[in-house]
Order: sequence, then C-alpha cells, then structure tokens
Amino acid sequence: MATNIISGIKFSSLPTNYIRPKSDRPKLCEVSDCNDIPVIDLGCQHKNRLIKQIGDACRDYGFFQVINHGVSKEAVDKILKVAHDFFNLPVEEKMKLYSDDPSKTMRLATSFNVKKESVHNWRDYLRLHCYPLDKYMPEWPSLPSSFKDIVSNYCKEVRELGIKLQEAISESLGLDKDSLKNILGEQGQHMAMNYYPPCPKPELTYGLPAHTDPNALTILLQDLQVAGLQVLKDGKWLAIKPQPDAFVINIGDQIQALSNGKYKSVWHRAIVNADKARLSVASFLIPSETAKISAPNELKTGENAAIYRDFTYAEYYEKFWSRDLDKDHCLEFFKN
Ligand SMILES: O=C(O)CCC(=O)C(=O)O
Repeated sequence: MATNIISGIKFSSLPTNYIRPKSDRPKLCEVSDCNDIPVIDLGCQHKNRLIKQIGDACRDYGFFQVINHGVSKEAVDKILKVAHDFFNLPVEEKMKLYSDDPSKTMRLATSFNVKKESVHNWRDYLRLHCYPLDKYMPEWPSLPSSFKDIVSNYCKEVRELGIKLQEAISESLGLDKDSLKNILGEQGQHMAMNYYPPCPKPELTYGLPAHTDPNALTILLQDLQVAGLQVLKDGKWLAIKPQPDAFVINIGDQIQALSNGKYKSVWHRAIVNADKARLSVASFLIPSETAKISAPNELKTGENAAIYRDFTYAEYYEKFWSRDLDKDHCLEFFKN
C-alpha cells in the first residue's frame, strides 16, 4: 500500500509509484562533490571575523557547516544510535505511530505528504514537536526505552546552538543581536528523523526531492557513513559529504524573508542508495505562529525595497503544506 512505511520491508524492485518521470530524476552523473562549502569554527575567538564568515556563507551559499558548535559528541552519538534503533523496530510497532496528517505534533510518516503527492519519496520520517519539552515529550515514542531521555537532551543542546547562530546572523545583517529573535517570537522546535532504506533503483527516485525549508533555521545532523544531501548552487547540484563533528546549517525561508532576500534559503534534496540505509536528523527552529514576518526597516531602504509582503508564520506554514514540495519556492507566493 502506497501510504505504508517502507523501513523494515524488503523490496526487490522499486514500486511504480516511486518512479519519477524521466525529466525529474536525480541525474546523479551530473552532480559534483562540493569541496568548498564553508566550514565555520564557532570556537573562533575573533568575533568580527566569525560574524563576517557567517554573513558571507548565508549570502553566497545559504548553507554552511559548523564545528566546535557546543553540542556534545555524546548527545550526537546517542541520538544517531537511538534513531537507528527506532527505525529497526518491527513494522507493526512503528505503524502504531503512523499518521499522514501533517497537523499532528508527533507522527511517523513516509515520503512527504502522501495524500497530496502523485509520486512518493523513498523516506520514512518521525516528526516530533520538541518545544516546550514538557508539553510534547509525553507523546513521543516510548520505544526504544531511552528515546525520550536521549532526544530531549539533544533538543536542548541543539536549541542553544540555533539561538546562538540566529544572534550571529542578526549581527551579520548589521542588526542588533536580538533583532531576529525578537521578530521570530517564542520559537517552536521540530525534529524530522529521516530514514532512507536501501533503494532498488536510486537513480529513479528521491529520498526527498528539491525543497527549501519553511522555517527560520535548520540544523542537520548527517549519518557519517552514508552521504545523500545535495544542495543547489549556481544552478548545479552539489553533494555534501558528511564531516565528522559537524552540523550542516540551512537558512530557512523566514530568514530569507527577514533579510529582505539578502540571505538565501537554498534548494536541497536527499538522494538514496542501493546498499545502505541512510539516516539524518533535522532540527528546525520555527517562528511563533503569530510572528509577523517583516524585514526590519534598516534592510528595506533606498534601492532595497521590500521584496515580500508582511505575513504571519501561521499563514506561511499553511501555504507550505498545501502545495507540492518541489514546485515553486514557497516565498514566491508572498512577493510584493
Ligand atoms: O536527509 C537530508 O540530508 C535532508 C533532510 C531535509 O532536507 C529535511 O528533513 O528537510
């Protein structure tokens, strides 16, 4: 059944409802390795240099990697292990958590939005709301038994990193360090634990097709063993090799809007492979629903007229889920 999960099920061939039309396949032979993705050392003591590196990366790439980021190796190792253990649970156990309703605050799902899409993606994912923790943790999976402890600890550490990055991004735009945070309000935090099982025909499908992230900032942890993340830069897809002890940081649509288009929310996608399962853990910082997304006046002067109309995040998020993931950049619908 198309809406069933795919992890833990053996496939000898790719079901037809995962096969992309010829014009819309990953064309893996055209993808190059990305050797110059900025790797930013957050332990750097030269604050001005650090802020400049972050600003340059947000403007020129829309994504970068960070090292010495303050999230402990123990938290990272443990979450990767518990995520693998979760997806290795029996299918019947996992199916107890299955839902295709995107409004649910905890669910195991597959593909992206199975009710809307015509071709599915070779991915299962566990989607969790993570802030405030005491509100959402009780509904998280109770198996593996260490899941809640490990994931909640990781969430706290990653949130600190995200807030620190938002302050630096704010300063890199010439704003006060709290400026972006103040606009984004009491931010939510979501997690997608993505699991891409071995795929019988990786060249015919995606784990996740090209998309931009609707939120403010994404902190992505990649499984070191298996690559799969690709980012669009200057019209070309680049493969991002996982680096030890690093996170990939993606600028989301809301920071593109708040920077008045100066910083880019880039298209990225995940491809799958034939032999090994791949895992990634994406943490998203999400504006409060009522946050009014409007670039600060300092960024809308002279020839830099406001590119986007003002909107609330609730309005944006509804639009995001109502469309196909890989069609238009969702911000296009909010242009002046
Ligand atoms: O698995 C990956 O590398 C990408 C994940 C991603 O883009 C997402 O969860 O939105």
